[in-house]
Order: sequence, then C-alpha cells, then structure tokens
Amino acid sequence: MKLYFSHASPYARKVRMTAIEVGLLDQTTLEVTDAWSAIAGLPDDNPLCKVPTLVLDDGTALYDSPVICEYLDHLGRGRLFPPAGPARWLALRLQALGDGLCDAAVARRLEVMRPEGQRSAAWIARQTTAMTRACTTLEDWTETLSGPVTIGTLAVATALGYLDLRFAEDNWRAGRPKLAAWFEAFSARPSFQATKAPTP
Ligand SMILES: N[C@@H](CCC(=O)N[C@@H](CS)C(=O)NCC(=O)O)C(=O)O
Repeated sequence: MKLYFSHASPYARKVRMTAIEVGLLDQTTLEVTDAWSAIAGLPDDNPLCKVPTLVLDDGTALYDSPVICEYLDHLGRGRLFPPAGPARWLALRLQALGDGLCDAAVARRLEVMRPEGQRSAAWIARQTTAMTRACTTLEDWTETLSGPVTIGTLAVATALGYLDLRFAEDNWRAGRPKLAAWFEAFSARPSFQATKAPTP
C-alpha cells in the first residue's frame, strides 16, 4: 500500500497513527506529497488531489481519512472502530468533532495566508468561533475521551496537535484544564510521538 501524506496534515497524521496503532505501518509505503503543488501522482489517484490518499496494491485509491482509517482498522483487525452500538456512535461523533475542528482550522489558515486585500475577516471569525466552540465542547466531553483509544480519540489528539502547530497563539489550553491534562497524557503514545511534524 502507498500512502500520500504531508507532515503537517492532521488528517494524514490520524491515518499514520492508525497504521501504527493497528500494526500496519511496515506494510505502508509513505510518500510525502504537497497537495497544493502536485500535478501528477496524487491527482491521478485522487481526483480531489488531497492528502491523505491510500493506494492499495491493486491500484484502488481510498480517501478521505475516515474511510482510510476504517479500512486499516479492518485490515489490521484493530479495535479503533467499535462494532455498531453506543461505543461506535461515540467514537464516530468524536472523530467528526476532531475532523471538524481541523476543517475550521485549515480553512482559517488558508484564509489568513491569502493576500491581505482578499482576506475575509468575517470568514476568519466564523472559523475561529467554530474552533473555540469545538474546544469548549471537548473540555465538557473529557470523560468520554478517557475510555479506550478509538478513532475518536486519535482524531481529537491530532486536531489539538494541529492547533499547537498552527495556532499556538490561541492557547486552546487556557480555561480547559481537563482537556489539557487528557492531551498531555495522550501525547505520550508512541504513535503520536512518531508522527510529529518535523520542526522547520
Ligand atoms: N476530509 C478530508 C480532508 C483532507 C484535506 O483537506 N487535506 C488537505 C491537507 S490538510 C489537502 O489535501 N488540501 C488540498 C486541497 O484542498 O486542495 C480527510 O479527512 O481526509
């Protein structure tokens, strides 16, 4: 299998963590790809030209990250996606919130990077508000994060790691002591440590 990824992408980090957690990293060839400048390779395999994209040995390409993670979990006989029932809905809900937090953060970053005259302050404010609300909700949900490791907890951890990478000045830990303590403990996982973006 080949995984197109970028070091900074939180969605790709979630996939790499999944591969490690279910014991499939050694069967995965990692190909660093800049989705924004790729003109061959990634767009041939994924018409959306996004990372992460996983290409199976028969040429089938899988995207986006929830699909890839569930595939890897199934192949590796992992337990990151519990069977249908309350535990599964909780894991998927947490994944949706973690991924949605990333969506807002990525959208804000892209807007901030536009030339000054083209930026929308209202758009940046909307994404920032969504990020703040998501972090506050996660503080309220900390007890649900403290159970077994699932795709939900991986998604939340990678989202918070992305905030540290791109929006450290937001200081998401302020006023959220339970979430900060959970993240501190979760960050020690080898899969999280092994997938840190290299410092520029
Ligand atoms: N929902 C997708 C999001 C993937 C995504 O947006 N990846 C970004 C990098 S962080 C990307 O490749 N962007 C390129 C583009 O939007 O053209 C997933 O979960 O995989």
